[in-house]
Amino acid sequence: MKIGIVSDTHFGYHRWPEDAYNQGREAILTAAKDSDILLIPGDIFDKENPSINTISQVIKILLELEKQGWGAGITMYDDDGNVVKSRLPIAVIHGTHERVDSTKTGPVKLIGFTKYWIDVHNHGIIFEKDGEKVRIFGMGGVPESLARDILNAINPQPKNDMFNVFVLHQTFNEFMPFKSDEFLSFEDLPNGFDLYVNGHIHKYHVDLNGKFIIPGSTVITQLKPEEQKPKGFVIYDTSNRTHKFIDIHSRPFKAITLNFDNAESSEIIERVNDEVDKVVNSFPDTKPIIRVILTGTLAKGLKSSDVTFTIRNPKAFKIYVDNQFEGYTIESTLKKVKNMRRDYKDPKKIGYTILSDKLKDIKFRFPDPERLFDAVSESADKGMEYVEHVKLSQAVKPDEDAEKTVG
Ligand SMILES: [Mn+2]
Repeated sequence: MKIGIVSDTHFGYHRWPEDAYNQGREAILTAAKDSDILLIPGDIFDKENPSINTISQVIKILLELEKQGWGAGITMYDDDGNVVKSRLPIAVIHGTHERVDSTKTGPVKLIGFTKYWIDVHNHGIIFEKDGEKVRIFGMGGVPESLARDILNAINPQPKNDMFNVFVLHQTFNEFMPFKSDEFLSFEDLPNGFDLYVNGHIHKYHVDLNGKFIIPGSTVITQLKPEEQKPKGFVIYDTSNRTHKFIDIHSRPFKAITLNFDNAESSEIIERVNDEVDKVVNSFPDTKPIIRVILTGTLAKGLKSSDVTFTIRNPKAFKIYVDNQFEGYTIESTLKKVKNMRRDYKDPKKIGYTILSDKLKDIKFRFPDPERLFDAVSESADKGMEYVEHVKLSQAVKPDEDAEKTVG
């Protein structure tokens, strides 16, 4: 049997709802054409209470499939062998975006009431075609800190004499830059399934020798550099246990990093505009989304908030300029601290490293930077006291000293 897997369509996505619709629709309809059943591992909708318009978009796509007679040869059963009525052979789970507490109805459950798809959260559904059985068992998206407990409570088990799929919507330690007990790891996956499918992560990824598949999203949302590859969906073939990734016509996204050295505002604006022109010209048929990441240093006295942009090129769909210049902004300092926390556990070491970096910029040499740090840590007054003491002992003003070094 062939399983079309389309994930994270995010219908109703607020930044570009038309892209979410066009790309999600193309993925679902094209995937259905080449497969017997469909599997959607969550974040079908962008939120738990989408507008009627957004819900209608999805229902219309499902109506289109029903009109084509797609999926007519498939019979569906529950684990007790009872026939389950569904207009279409589609298994879904809710993602983190559509999650509501169990007393409420989210959009995934709502469409389940119409029998256009089957929510497989916490139970298995068997899809049968010409005697071949594929069983899909799911766990909808839950907060990461609860994932392991809920997974253990659900305790998914494969069944004999059929192809077993387990579908979920979580983060995995294997994809994170640093490990956390909160996240699931591959070793937490229930044993004995033939295929594991995960939503949530927006980049296509295959692991465990083709047994663990993440199709990625069909729409750009996070603007991460790794989202630049075309979006698409997966067709899994149970007969030879292989799959293909099929591209859809997704809006191009380019992330460019530009590095500057003591740059003046005009230089930055010129270069950003040149790069935007280049990207736009490389896509004559469609307007791209562009993210420009600015790094490096600004000319002395210039703050990153002083650099403001007018982008000349009208043919870009959306442009985001991400100002990551080194500077004294709170945002950049917080970012730095966050990155450093990965490498050092000791807050004092982090603070000292930041201070030493800053001291390099001012060209005034402290004989004992660690002492300065200790003084500043105690209080601002103690810090100033130490600065005055060093100034006196060196008998020159810091600025004069800087002039000398430069001259
Ligand atoms: Mn998502």
